[in-house]
Amino acid sequence: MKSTRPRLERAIIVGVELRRRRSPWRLKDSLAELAELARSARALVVGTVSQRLDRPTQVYLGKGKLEELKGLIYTKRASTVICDDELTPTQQRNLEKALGESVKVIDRTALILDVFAQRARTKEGRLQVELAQHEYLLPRLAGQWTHLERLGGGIGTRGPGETQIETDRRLVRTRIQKLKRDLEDVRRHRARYRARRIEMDVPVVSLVGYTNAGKSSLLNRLTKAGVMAENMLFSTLDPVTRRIHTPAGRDVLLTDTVGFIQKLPTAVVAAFRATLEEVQESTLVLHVVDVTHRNATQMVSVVEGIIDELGIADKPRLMALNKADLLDDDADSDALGRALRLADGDLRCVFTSAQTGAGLGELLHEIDAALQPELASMDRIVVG
Ligand SMILES: Nc1nc2c(ncn2[C@@H]2O[C@H](COP(=O)(O)OP(=O)(O)OP(=O)(O)O)[C@@H](O)[C@H]2O)c(=O)[nH]1
Ligand SMILES: [Mg+2]
Repeated sequence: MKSTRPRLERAIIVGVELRRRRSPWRLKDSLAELAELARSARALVVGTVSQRLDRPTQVYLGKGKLEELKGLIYTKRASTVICDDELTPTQQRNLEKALGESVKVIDRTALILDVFAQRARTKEGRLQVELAQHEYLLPRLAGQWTHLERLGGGIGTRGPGETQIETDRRLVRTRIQKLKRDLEDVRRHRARYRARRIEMDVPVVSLVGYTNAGKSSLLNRLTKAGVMAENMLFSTLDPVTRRIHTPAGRDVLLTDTVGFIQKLPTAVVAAFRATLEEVQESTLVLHVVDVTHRNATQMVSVVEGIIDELGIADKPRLMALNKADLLDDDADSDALGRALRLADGDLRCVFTSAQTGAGLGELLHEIDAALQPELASMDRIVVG
C-alpha cells in the first residue's frame, strides 16, 4: 500500500489557534496529541512551533513564525514538518515552497492516514485505508489543476504539466472506483456473517470511544480474546467480535473497533463507514472513556458527536469510565473531579479497570440490565 509520506524521521510539529474559532481543545493539548500520533507513526518529534492567528493564512503560519520554523528546522536538523490541521492544497504548496525541497510537509490527515496504513491488517482494512488515501489525494491534484485554470487556461498553460495532472486525476479516480468495487465484495461476505448473527438472536454490544481509551484491553479482559492492545493511538483498525456470557446467562457478542479522534478526517469517516456499520447494527453501545486523561471531557464530546453523526444516538448506551485503577489516592484532584463530573452525566456509568479487572462484574451486570428489554422482546417473538 502506498504511504502518503516518505520515511518520517526528525519532525517538528506546528499548530495554529484561530482566535475566532473557539475550540474546546487547547492548542497545547491538540499538539500533545499530534506528537502522540507522530510517535505512533514512528517519528521523533524534535521541536514545536505554535501561533495564535486572527485568520488562516495561505502558508498556514504568519510570516514571522515561518522564519522561526525555518530556523528551528536548521538547528534541529529536522526533515519533516507536521501541521496540526488539514492543510488546503494551496497552504500545502506554499509551505513546501517556503521551506524548500529538502523538507517534507505533512498535515494531520496525512499523518492519521499513515498510522492507519501501518495498522491495517485485514483485506478490508487495507482497502479502506487506501480508499481514504486516494480520496485525500484527489482534491489535492484538483487543486493544482484549478490553480492552472485560474491563470486563464489557454495558450501557455496547456503544457505537459496540465496533461500530467489530468492523467493523474484520471488514474486516481479509476483506482477509487476499483477500490470501491473490491470493498463491496469484501462487505458482501460480512453482510452474510451479520445476517447469520441476527438469525441467532445474539445481541451485539459495540465498544466505541476515543483512541487509546482501553477498548481492546476491556475486550481482552472480558473475553481473553488476545486482541492487540498497545499504548499507541489507533492500535485497532479492524473490527473484532467475541462472544461472552453475561451473569444472567445470556450470550452476547462484543465488538471492538477503530477509535475516534478530534478532527477525524472526513475521508477516513467515509472510507470506514462499513466498519462503523457494525456499530450501527449493534444492540447496545458501550462508550469507553480514559477517565484519567486531562482531556477526557473533550474526548467524550468528540465521541458523542460521532455517535450522533452515525445516527446511533438513540441506541441504548452505557459508559465505562476506564483506567479507574489510576484514580487512586495519589491521583490529582483534577482527575478525580473530572471523573465524578463524567459519572454524574445522563448516561449510566461504571468505573472500570481493564488492567485490574475492577468494575467488570458491575459492567456485565449493567450490560444485562440494559439488554433486558431487548431480550424480553426477543423472547416474546420466539414464544409467540
Ligand atoms: N492503567 C490502565 N491502563 C489501561 C487500562 N485499559 C487500557 N490501558 C492501557 O491503555 C493503552 C491503550 O489501550 P487499548 O486497549 O489499546 O486502547 P484502545 O481504546 O483499544 O485504543 P485504539 O485501538 O488505539 O483506539 C494500553 O497501554 C493499555 O494497557 C486500565 O484500565 N488501566
Ligand atoms: Mg484498540
